[in-house]
Amino acid sequence: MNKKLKFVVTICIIMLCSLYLISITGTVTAQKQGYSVENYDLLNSVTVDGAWTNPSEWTDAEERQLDGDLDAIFRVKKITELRPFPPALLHQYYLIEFFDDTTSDVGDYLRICFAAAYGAEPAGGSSPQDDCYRWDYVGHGTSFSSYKGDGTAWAARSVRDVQIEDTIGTSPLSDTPHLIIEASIQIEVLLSGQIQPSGGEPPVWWIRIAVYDESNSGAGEQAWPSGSVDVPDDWGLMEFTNEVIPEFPTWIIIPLFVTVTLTVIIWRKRLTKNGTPI
Ligand SMILES: [Ca+2]
Ligand SMILES: [Ca+2]
Ligand SMILES: [Ca+2]
Repeated sequence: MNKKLKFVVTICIIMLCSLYLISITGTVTAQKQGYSVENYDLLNSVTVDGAWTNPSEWTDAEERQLDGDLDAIFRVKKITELRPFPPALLHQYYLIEFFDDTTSDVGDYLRICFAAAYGAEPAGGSSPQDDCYRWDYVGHGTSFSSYKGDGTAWAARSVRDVQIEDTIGTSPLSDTPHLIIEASIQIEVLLSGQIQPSGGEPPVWWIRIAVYDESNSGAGEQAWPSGSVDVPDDWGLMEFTNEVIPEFPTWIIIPLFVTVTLTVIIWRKRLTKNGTPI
């Protein structure tokens, strides 16, 4: 390999490493570093019944693995109503699949936390602020609680602005029966008390998704991100994206381009070496 080629290869490797780092760390504005998920507009509608209602119901949403030793993921997407700008936010939908929970226990739970602000970051800090919401779905629906932060702690509230259903069954993600949960949050109801700027700035959302399997109590809570439910600064960034999910991740384009360029350079070099200059 001559010096010029070595230089090109080195630059390409540096570019690939940088892209990899960007892809695993996500955006630097995430409240908890390294945790961000895109919330795309849905292509396929959702029926909240705790199961894949059809094979494409959840193919159009971004997925994240929950922290913890057990295998659990969530997907998220949203629907907005097309009306004069700004568009109204109607529903956020969540799919949670807990592959290692195969038992219906009274102590099983799903806990969703959500903070929202417009044109600014949520207040954040080390205790639940008044832009923080929390829903506890316990024992497969036998108990449900809803809370709002008051600046120092969680205060119970009676507003039913979330629908949650679950089943133990199979899905396109696993043939082994496991816990599948679907949830829908009525954002418009939830944020009706908040002042939305007339300029239509997109909201900034932080979330925390957690599940617990009583039959696997030793493994503790599985959460995205891990950290305290009471500390919004420990939650992850959910990016508001006013488009549907791309068919493949956009960050793949540059590595693909670099790989093709490199292949061409090496191929050219070999041909030149073999006495067939091109
Ligand atoms: Ca469904
Ligand atoms: Ca895990
Ligand atoms: Ca269980």
